[in-house]
Amino acid sequence: MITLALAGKPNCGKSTFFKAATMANAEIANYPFTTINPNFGVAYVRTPCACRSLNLKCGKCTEGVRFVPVNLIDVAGLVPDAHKGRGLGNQFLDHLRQADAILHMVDASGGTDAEGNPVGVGSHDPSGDIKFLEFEMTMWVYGILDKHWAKLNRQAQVKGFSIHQAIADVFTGLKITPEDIHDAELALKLDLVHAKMEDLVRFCAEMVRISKPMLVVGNKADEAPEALRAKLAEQKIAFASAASELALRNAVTAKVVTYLPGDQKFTVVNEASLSPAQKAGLVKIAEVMKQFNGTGVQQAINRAVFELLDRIVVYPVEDENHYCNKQGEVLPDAFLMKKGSTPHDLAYQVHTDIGKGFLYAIDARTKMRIKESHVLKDGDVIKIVSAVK
Ligand SMILES: Nc1nc2c(ncn2[C@@H]2O[C@H](COP(=O)(O)OP(=O)(O)O)[C@@H](O)[C@H]2O)c(=O)[nH]1
Ligand SMILES: [Mg+2]
Repeated sequence: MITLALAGKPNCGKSTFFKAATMANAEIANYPFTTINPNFGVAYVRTPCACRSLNLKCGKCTEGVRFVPVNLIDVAGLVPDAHKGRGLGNQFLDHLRQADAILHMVDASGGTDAEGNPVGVGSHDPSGDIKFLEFEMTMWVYGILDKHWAKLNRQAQVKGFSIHQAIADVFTGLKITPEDIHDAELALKLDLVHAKMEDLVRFCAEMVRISKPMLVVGNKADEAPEALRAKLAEQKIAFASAASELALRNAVTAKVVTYLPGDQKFTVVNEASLSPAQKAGLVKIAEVMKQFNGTGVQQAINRAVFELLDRIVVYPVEDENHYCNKQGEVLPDAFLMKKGSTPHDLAYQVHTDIGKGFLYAIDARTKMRIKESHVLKDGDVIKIVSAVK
């Protein structure tokens, strides 16, 4: 399963975002809600369910909206010099290591200083905070590389030694391949074996960029002064109001409104039951949603998965005529596959043995046999025929 991490300074709203995104919404409760520990939870990517285009009914979506689980980590608050172990430094880095992509939260309201202490709204310019996470991560990677560098350099004297493989081995946790490392070396026009410190730091920044794609989320957009927002918008960041999303999900649980995460608006179910304060709160949320086309929480998760991680949604089925599994459940699973994946890759995702025994696949929409090398598209419904049952 894909893992996203919420990172950023203290007090920018990570835990609020986490709580909202991982809250078992009554309407998406088809999925078991699993909290591994308070900082690890399951959030969902929103996608149109394939059942609609097939004119089917499936028990896995809500009115054609499907939520596909991803792991979400609320990373310990990060302060400058975390790479030197300041604050909860090592804990934060260990969490980040597990992530496929990072949602970097900044306080778009300008209400927290560089260290994450609350200050008055508008008194800190958050644009500077964006660079800081990349810097901390780069210096963390550099610290690890530096520890191994003398040894790697000695080994590099031996014939047939691959510095790319050796560096990839040092960073196995980061899922960086020797090819990634070779690409980074070329892109930066470096000669790794003879690189100086500054060059190695640049190289580490590139490795971070490759292995941990990052989406900056300007949270507290509801309180963001126009000038700060405009400046952040130039950097093409996503905006969000995690507090609005959390309030809405609570209102859904209380059956006060109907709303699906990622909707651009909500509907009040029971106006009469609302207190004046609740009414005013909902009016404010409605204004924020109008300005940002929703609360931005679901949108940020979707962008991380579909844009940063380049995923498509593919539905494996066992019965291509009824689009179901052996138990008769229609479109029982949705997989977030990397763009460019083939039916053979899908087979491996379903089960290693199914992958090993892969014979061919059938496109359930056309009932045509498709080749092992066929590139899957978003919304594909695929039956895999494998020698292993
Ligand atoms: N106005 C506003 N306040 C928020 C929002 N999200 C979080 N907060 C507030 O910011 C403070 C810090 O939030 P928290 O989630 O604990 O931040 P963390 O330290 O990054 O985990 C709390 O008082 C939240 O209520 C938001 O979207 N809008
Ligand atoms: Mg927190």
